[in-house]
Amino acid sequence: MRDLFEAEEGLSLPIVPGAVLLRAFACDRAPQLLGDLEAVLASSPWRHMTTPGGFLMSVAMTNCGALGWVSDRTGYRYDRIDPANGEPWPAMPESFRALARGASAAAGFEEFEPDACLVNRYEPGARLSLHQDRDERDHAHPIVSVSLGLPAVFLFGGLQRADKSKRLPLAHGDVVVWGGPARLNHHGILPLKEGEHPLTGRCRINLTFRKAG
Ligand code: MD6
Ligand code: FE
Repeated sequence: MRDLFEAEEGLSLPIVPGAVLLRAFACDRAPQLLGDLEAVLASSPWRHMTTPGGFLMSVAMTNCGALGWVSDRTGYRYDRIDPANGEPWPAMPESFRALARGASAAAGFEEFEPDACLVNRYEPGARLSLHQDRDERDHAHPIVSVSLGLPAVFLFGGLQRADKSKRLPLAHGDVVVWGGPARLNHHGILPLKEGEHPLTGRCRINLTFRKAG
């Protein structure tokens, strides 16, 4: 077993069994992705959702695809309707779907069919505390997570919340594919540092693709 190898698309680094970092995988496609994101935002703009505990999240979010992830006072769920406008979420751009499928295949998960893309925007100071992704119906499917813009530190823990976390720096264009034995590991994002990126300005944008339904 090598722990470092050249995949067809670039450098591929195992994080833990089931989770792999495809360094710079999305760099070439980033301008197209960010352009297509503008069309999504025209229908479903950024919003800060409320946690079930009543706190406003520091990360701004939106969704595209058939299902969107929603948090409010009643809990977390996937919903076909954007609660901000009562309409279905915008369709997933073809550039998004192609990237998610290419990355999952490069990581060894064939035929990934994402039906949900949660889009996160971090401004300096925004963070995401340790959590598990468990609102999807079938945890057999992987998650593909794309980092754009400012860098961030990804915290990667274990199955128990108290397990020790690894710290993984994520840069513009990095893609994490995550499934199998790592699917329910805890993870989070440390408070974003101040900075300016030529493509996104003063923020980091994260696209997370799932098969939720
Ligand atoms: C983020 N990501 O990178 C937050 N979840 O901004 C996540 O919460 C995440 O990157 C599941 C799988 C991959 C992820
Ligand atoms: Fe997550």
